[in-house]
Amino acid sequence: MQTKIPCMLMRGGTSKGAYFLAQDLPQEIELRNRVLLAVMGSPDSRQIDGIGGGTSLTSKVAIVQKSNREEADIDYLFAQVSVDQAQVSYDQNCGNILAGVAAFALERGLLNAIEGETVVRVYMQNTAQIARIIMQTPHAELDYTGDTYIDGVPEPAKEIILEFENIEGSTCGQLFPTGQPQDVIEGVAVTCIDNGMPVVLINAQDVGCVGNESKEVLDQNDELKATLEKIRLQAGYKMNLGDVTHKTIPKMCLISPAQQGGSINTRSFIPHVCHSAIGVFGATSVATACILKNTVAAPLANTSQAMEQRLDIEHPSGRFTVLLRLNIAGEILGCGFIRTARPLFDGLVQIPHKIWTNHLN
Ligand code: NQM
Repeated sequence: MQTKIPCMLMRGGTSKGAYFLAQDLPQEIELRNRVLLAVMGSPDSRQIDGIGGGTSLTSKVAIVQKSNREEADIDYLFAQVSVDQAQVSYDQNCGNILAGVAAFALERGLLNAIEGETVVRVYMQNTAQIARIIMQTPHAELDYTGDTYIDGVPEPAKEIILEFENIEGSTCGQLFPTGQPQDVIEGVAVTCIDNGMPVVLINAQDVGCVGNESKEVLDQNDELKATLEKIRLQAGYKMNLGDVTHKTIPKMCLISPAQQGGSINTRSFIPHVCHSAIGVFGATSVATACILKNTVAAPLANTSQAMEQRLDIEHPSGRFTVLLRLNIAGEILGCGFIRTARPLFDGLVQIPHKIWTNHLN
């Protein structure tokens, strides 16, 4: 026997995930985790017995519900389902999957679209912060067709604007969780920063790289990965994250001067595999490090003194644009991005009865 659970498979930015209403999943966390592992087909490197795509970017879950908070319309909880281990992590947020949650809430009737433009305020439960998602909704209808390309997605779609304020210290409590813009760990100069995502930045040259290596080359470089992991484990303690052996944060990011006219070039590890692009909040943390003094990124980055800056973060499949708003003292007031999202499949995902049964059975 199989348990059927309402689920929408969506592409959100450069990630893909299963979107659920909270009411359609078990409320008890351990049981919910077992259900999500079964949905994705984990643990298994191919996720052959589930709907996961065999990579961390395609093994993601959004759990959405109407919000009780005055400052939000919906609550969004992000779950990273490990591909090859029986682990579900709520430690990190995901800005790519976030790009789809407002559309999902409209699809499920939690909210109504407004003629022209619909603004949805999202409480991001993982980091207890608010995002604003702005979608064009002509005739008060959802329409995913558009002409906006984002690097890492071959087809254009309608743009979705994401805006945030005060996301510094999202998980670590402080923008520079070690108390300073630069530290030395394992003899390597690093910047530990959290503006939406805890990230450790390293000049690629300092770990024997150029910075423009392909994802495949970096994924095969075991020596580099061992060095990055040593640094990451120590950074975890310094960043108030404790033992990060089994955590997906902090992310590691090699930086080098821009190669395509952008602001800086990156190769990010999330945290053990090189990202084929870069995470949304990962890119925000990198962009922030570029404009702040005494970070390892500042001397490599092309930036200006403007109070509104557009930083193009280069990555293995193109670039990701971050808009930063600063105050006169050069502190970050807010940031924004453009993404696209699209439902791919809507229906009932099925898991073995022995894991959980619901009212549909
Ligand atoms: O940084 C990958 C992604 C992400 C997360 C990761 C993300 C973000 O590309 O906000 O979007 O860092 O694990 O989806």
